[in-house]
Amino acid sequence: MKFVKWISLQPGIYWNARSGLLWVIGFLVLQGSCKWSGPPTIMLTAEEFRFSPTRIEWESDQPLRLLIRNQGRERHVFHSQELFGPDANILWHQPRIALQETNAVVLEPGQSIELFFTASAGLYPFRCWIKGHTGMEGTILIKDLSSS
Ligand SMILES: [Cu+2]
Repeated sequence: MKFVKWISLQPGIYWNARSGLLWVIGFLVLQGSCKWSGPPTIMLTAEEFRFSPTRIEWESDQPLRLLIRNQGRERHVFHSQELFGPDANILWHQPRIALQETNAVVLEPGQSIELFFTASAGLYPFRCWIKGHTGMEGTILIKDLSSS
């Protein structure tokens, strides 16, 4: 159940004002409705030799759960200097050991990882850096709707 998962992840949370507020909201919503299922989820799959979708659009400062799954037969890497950099706020990722490399997640066949984050407006390109996997890339476009 979601509730159990969130509780068990508590020690790994990067506490700040925003994530603290999200937790409070999360618990309030959870108390009000057992149907609460967390932030919207976008699925991203990796296979030979592409990511799908290659373009993801989302709103700035809105929590998003990105579920990345390797559905291929080879190892793939999800690398994004921008997404794992300071402009994006990765609140948690699971499994917690998944960030084996700087700004990257290595995904064995069948493996998946969840990233829960908010990001400021901008482009967050991602790619697989394994040799021969040229073209395995995509972009997350975070739009600032409040300024339009
Ligand atoms: Cu790859």
